[in-house]
Amino acid sequence: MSWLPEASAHAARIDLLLAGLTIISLAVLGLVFGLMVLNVIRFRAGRTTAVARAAAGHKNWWFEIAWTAATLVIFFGLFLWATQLYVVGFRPPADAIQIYVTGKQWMWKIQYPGGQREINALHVPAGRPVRLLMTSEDVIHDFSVPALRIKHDVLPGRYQSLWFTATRTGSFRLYCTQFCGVGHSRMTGTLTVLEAADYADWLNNVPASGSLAMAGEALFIRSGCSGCHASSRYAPDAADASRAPSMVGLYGSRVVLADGHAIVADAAFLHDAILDSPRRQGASFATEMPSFRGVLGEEDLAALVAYLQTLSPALPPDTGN
Ligand code: HEC
Ligand SMILES: [Cu+2]
Repeated sequence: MSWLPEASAHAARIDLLLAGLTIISLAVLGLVFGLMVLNVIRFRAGRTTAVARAAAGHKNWWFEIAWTAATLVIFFGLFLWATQLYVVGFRPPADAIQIYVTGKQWMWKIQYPGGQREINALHVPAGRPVRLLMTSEDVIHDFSVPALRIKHDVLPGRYQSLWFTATRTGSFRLYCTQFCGVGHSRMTGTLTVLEAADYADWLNNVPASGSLAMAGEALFIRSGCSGCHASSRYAPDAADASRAPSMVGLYGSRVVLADGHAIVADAAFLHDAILDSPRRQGASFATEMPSFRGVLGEEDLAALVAYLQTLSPALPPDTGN
């Protein structure tokens, strides 16, 4: 099934699922229409099939139960098959490279962990899992790479994630697949899959003034975060814990919110908490966190999140949503 290139193992699995759905649907269609046509011919007007008509009156309950159960089993099997693909599609492996994608009318802005940036172009190495942390600066967009069979809505003000492992080098189109205004049709770009060594070369040749986490660290100080929050280097003083929660080890830890909900502080949590910090259960801090909504842009937030993640170095990038 390759009217579209398959550039990842996931693409092959999605195509197999589609083939399975098509074959089973065609089989059901064939069976239903076949029986219909057969009976139309057998019992057509003017035919003297009195014997057949009499025999048709018997109902066999075992037969009824068996075909109903078989249909249920087959379609439930399809459901489990598709669910498993879906679940795997949203659980990135621990060693995935984390790349930030920000949609904006009408372009895709890409930020790499090393601090490199691009617009409407995404470079990844073949054979390595890549995780995209995606958000929008304005309206709802949808990030889609048909060759990878991945696509996900990108919402303003929150993180969505996708992951993939490209298996084929080459250039593939990426699109916005959510109508997002007059420039929507121009909101396309190119995914370039390179061999690992070529990827390393490429990264070295794109100018970057320090890593994304380093930019985040600078912002952490510049935006005044370090005035309240302890982060290993800038506020080692333990007394600071009374001003605001420490950022050291926050990423990946369990946070109990005021409404009793316990959640794991993943990248999406950090992102949202910077915009509007949620109140923790039993929290009593000497300061009140101001909202950074409208103050920090998505690219700044990506840098801050990347920095906060480095404060839990033992942890793999988060488990996604
Ligand atoms: C005026 C002090 C102050 C400033 C400035 C401040 N924060 Fe906060 N922040 C807080 C307080 C207090 C909380 C805890 C809120 C609660 O639980 O009620 C908090 C909560 C958080 C949380 C949620 C995590 C948790 O443990 O509950 C994150 C993440 C965070 N801040 C990041 C930042 C970042 C990044 C900046 C800078 C852009 C920043 N903060 C600036 C005081 C501050
Ligand atoms: Cu769009």
